[in-house]
Amino acid sequence: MKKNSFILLVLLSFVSGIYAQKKFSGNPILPGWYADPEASIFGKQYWIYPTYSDAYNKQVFFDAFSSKDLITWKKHEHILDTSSVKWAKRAMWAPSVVKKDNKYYFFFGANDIQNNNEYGGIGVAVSDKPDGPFKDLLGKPLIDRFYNGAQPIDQFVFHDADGKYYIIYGGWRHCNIAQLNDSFTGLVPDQNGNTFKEITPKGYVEGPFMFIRNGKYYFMWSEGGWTGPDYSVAYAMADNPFGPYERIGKILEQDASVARGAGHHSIIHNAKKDAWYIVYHRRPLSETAANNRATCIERMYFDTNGKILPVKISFQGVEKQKL
Ligand code: FUB
Repeated sequence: MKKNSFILLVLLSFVSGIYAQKKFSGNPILPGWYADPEASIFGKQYWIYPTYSDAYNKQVFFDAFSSKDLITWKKHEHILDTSSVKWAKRAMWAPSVVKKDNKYYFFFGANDIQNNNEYGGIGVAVSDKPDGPFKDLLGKPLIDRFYNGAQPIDQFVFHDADGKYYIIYGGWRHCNIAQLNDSFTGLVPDQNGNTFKEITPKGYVEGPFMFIRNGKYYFMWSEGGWTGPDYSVAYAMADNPFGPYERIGKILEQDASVARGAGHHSIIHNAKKDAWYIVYHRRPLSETAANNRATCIERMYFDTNGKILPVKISFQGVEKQKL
């Protein structure tokens, strides 16, 4: 055996040894093409609710995945599909799931509307369990048209520290925030009678996400084109959910030695260990098809000033971490 082949063999056994012990999750963490992952924590389990990223016309249902340790993921099939949402016929995208009063609310985009003459937008479904089955709550979209230029897709539901819930959403380079009513059946206008406030920062394209850490609001989004290699995630910080948001910088992007098109993410926080994770999708180097996107996970760290440190995308993933 040549010296180089021997070294390669030793290296491969070492790497496969690591994964055999399941010390690390490895990346991607979900089998198959899944994109726009929203990761959540419900009770003692991590959950991921992604877009089923097969061919455009096959994106008509959602699967979910649960894990107790970030290493082993259990698939829950078809937790919602077009058969239980009469108005949805295609492009079911980018779930956002929240638990409220012992019910689970599943917000989703459907139909990929291109103008206000088309029917579709952002819907909401409800279930007693995180793995469904979810049922359409309204029988129609919650947001069914363009406001402030924002395509009604890529919703994220944010639970503020004062108990209010906001929907933050938008494609086509515009992002809106609107307050949800108590039953999630409608939106609450502000004191001036305006329902949708635009909070679009510089560079924003789609895929908004928000969280609070040490009293600061972190607003994150995807920029670049989702079909291309330069898809990425950037962020801003503010003292309240409405901003103004000034772009601080990019924290997730492609790595020519790992994968391209890393973006549309979500964040989870294991509060007991104070461990932060970014869950995102990327396109393997072997793939060029737009929808061949795989869900991955990395640790996310902050500097002493609370700024997010750039994330290095990996094949290793994250270490086992129970809740
Ligand atoms: O998965 C469909 C679309 O691709 C999402 O809505 C966008 O954010 C992009 O990831």
